[in-house]
Amino acid sequence: MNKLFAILVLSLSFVGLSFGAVKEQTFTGEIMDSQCANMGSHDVMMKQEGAKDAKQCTTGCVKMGGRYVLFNATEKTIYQLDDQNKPAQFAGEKVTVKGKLGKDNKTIHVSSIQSGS
Ligand SMILES: [Cu+2]
Repeated sequence: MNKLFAILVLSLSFVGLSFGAVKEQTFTGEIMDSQCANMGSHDVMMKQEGAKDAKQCTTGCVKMGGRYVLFNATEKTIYQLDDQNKPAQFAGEKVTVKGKLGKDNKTIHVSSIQSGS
C-alpha cells in the first residue's frame, strides 16, 4: 500500500514537473503578417499592395489570408500567435509579447501584448 502510494506521488510529481517546465516567457519583435515575415520584410508586398507603412501592409496581408505573427528581425525568428485578436491593434508595431511557448517551439500562447520592446 505504501509502495503504491509512493509510486502515485512520484508519478504525480513528474506530471507536475513537465507542466511546470513551460514557463511564461517574454518575446520581443514586431507584429507582422505571415507572408511578409516569411520574406523577412514588407518591401515586396508594400510595392505590390501600395501600402504606405508596415501597419497597412500587415493589416492588408492578414485580410488576404495571412496570420499575425511575431517577427524578430535580429534573430530572424517567426513566432506564430495563437491569439489573432490581440495582435490586430499592434499591426506593424514593435511589441513585447508575454506567453508560453508551445511544444513546437514556434507558437506563443499569448497572455499579453504591450507596445514597445
Ligand atoms: Cu505585408
